[in-house]
Amino acid sequence: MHKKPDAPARVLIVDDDPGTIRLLGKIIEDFGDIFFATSGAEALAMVRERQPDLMLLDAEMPDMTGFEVCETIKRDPIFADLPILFVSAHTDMESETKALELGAVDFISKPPSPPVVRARVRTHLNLKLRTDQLHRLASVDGLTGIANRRSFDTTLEEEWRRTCRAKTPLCLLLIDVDHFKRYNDHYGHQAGDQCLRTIAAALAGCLHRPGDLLARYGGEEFAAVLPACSLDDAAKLAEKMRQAVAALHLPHAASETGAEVSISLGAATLSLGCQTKGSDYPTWSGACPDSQDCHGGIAALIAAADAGLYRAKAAGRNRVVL
Ligand code: GH3
Ligand code: MG
Ligand code: MG
Ligand code: MG
Ligand code: MG
Repeated sequence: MHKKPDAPARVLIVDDDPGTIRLLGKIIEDFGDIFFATSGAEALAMVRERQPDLMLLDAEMPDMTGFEVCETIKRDPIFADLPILFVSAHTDMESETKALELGAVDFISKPPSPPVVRARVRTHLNLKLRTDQLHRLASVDGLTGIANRRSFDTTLEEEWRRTCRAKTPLCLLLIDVDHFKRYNDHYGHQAGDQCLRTIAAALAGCLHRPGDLLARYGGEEFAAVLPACSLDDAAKLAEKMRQAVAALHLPHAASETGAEVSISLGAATLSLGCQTKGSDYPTWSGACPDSQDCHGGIAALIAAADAGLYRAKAAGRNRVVL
């Protein structure tokens, strides 16, 4: 989980002793947004709710030990990257080793020395900031600011597996800007880039469910991954996107389709029983691909959406085809 680049750092202090919490809170008060939990259960809830950048964790607490809290977080794929710094009354090598082996980044014995706590907290927050930056660079498209192709591939594969387990429908939209080569030729590449940014923002504005992903699929093509969505609803969303781009009224004097920028969209679904549906494309009905045919299944879903897109182009562009 990653927050906005310039937001203040968030630090969670966990200790069953209010005096220690007050002391640690005072030592690092100027590092950002500091919040507290006094039990393991409360700490885990807070990690989910507030997604801290760093956790200062006591080892001995009545409900759950810090070691158990650490182990639970490191097992959760969503929160495993959270850096955990133990601040513990234990001074023995075994406890320190145990904490580090469970995945903690650091271990400080009580009573904590304020300058040491500050220095280590600063180091771990800086590292977290850099890691978040790298994650962003690896997953966000530099031109448009939406998810890149790598995120699309990863998300589609995750959602495909989830769909096969849960048997809920998964939809895919492929979106292509009409006559964009002519746009570049007429207005220049820089204007073309700006046009792609504007279109990406308009498309993103159409998505509201947290699980939906809009990505730049390549060049002037975008894709939307829509988990637990019926083909009907996907078609409605596709039409909403088409209209949102039309409503931008971006001039395109060289287009054959009209005098303004437009998009064509293809939609397809993987529905119950792992079958893809999309017009014209033969229904894919392989065995439910828990893992074996995952890639074949994903390829079939993309091909089905692509077939719709191809027909939308052939039928005159600026339209949605299932
Ligand atoms: P169609 O309606 O059939 O999709 O025609 P088209 O011209 O949009 O399709 P084609 O695939 O022939 O051309 C796509 C164009 O998109 C060519 C390429 O220069 C342009 N393009 C791809 N990526 C970028 C980009 O990042 N910036 C700009 N400015 N143009 C891009
Ligand atoms: Mg304690
Ligand atoms: Mg294209
Ligand atoms: Mg093309
Ligand atoms: Mg195009």
